[in-house]
Amino acid sequence: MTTNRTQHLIDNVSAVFSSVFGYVASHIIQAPGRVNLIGEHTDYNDGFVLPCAIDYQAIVAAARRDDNIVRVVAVDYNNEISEFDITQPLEFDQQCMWVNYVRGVIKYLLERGYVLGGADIVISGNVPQGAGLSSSAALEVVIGQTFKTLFDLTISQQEIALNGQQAENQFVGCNCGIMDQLISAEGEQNHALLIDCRSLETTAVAMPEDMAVVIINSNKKRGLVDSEYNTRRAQCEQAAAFFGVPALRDVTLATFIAHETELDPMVAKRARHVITENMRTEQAAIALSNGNMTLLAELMAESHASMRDDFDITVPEIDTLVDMVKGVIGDQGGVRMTGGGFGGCIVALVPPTFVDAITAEVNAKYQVATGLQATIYVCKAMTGAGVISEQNLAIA
Ligand code: GAF
Repeated sequence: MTTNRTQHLIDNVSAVFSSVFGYVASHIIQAPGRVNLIGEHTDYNDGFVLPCAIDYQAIVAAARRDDNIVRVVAVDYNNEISEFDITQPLEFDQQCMWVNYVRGVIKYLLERGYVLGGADIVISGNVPQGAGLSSSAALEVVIGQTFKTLFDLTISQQEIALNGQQAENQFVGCNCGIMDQLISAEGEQNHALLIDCRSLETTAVAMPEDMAVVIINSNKKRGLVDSEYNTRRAQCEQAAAFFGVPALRDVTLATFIAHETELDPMVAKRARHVITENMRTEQAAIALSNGNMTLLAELMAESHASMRDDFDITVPEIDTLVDMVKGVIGDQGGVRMTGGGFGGCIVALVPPTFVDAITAEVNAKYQVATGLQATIYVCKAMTGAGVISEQNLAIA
């Protein structure tokens, strides 16, 4: 199903493609952003996450070329165009930051041995940037999916995700885990995915039909995200090393409690968050599949408190939003911060009848409390990356 806002993006990339390149694109391809329901900062600890892909996406119009030249247009950057030859060394472009996601993905596809050629590509998207909803993962995955499609690559969705993560880690320089790329590549309509970030095994969990996914962007500019993120990673690795295990996934709560006081107090707090968050995430997947919203809401509340008190990744604007929504929904749904932290978004799972009341409350009080204006997105869990249409541009 194509929403109006997706159709708008499709029309736009198609029109820009024809006007810039002078012919009609052969393919329209999409990859979604994501919202994580629970399981934060657990992915790089080999743990569990429970995200769903959302109907905010990166969209590409593309066609294969007969040479080795890639021409890419970024609609959201004033139709800026970047051109390069994929047989030449693909280096980081200091002048044009957005194209590094494209270059990085192509570089590692080539290094993995895939045979590619040139392409004409127009990109646009409506995943809000810098809001913790994985706009960059959507971009990496849509580019991987585009080259898979144009050159008939026998690459799995999982490898498209891993390749995107490699581009983010080694080319762009952000040391993220695998959650964002994997859910963008493998998401399922009307389902969340419980992902085991060690085995990369996924289990689809149906989203209850009587619950809306409400995302509220605090619009708090996320500061120091990369450095704080990398510090958290290092603290988790320090804790795992103390316990003599490959990752915090391998430490039980009982073992942690027995040795907690031997750890540096800050490192102990970080470890406690990860160990308890892993437990909550597995329980939440069961609660969601049983439709036990009361338990799910409790787990989301505990997750938020743990991110605030132990992992120190919430900010006052985010805590304010969570409290505001909680005040409206009481025990009728769950709410917590979502994503990497230090600003960004909260997610609420609520009966749809609460959406108007939440919107009214946030509109009336958030700006007064923080000086910022929030943006509200009501989302559906959608399918992962894929081709929307080909050749004749008939919408699938
Ligand atoms: C960011 C990262 F990219 C993910 O890998 C994950 O660690 C998340 O923060 C926190 O759960 O989105």
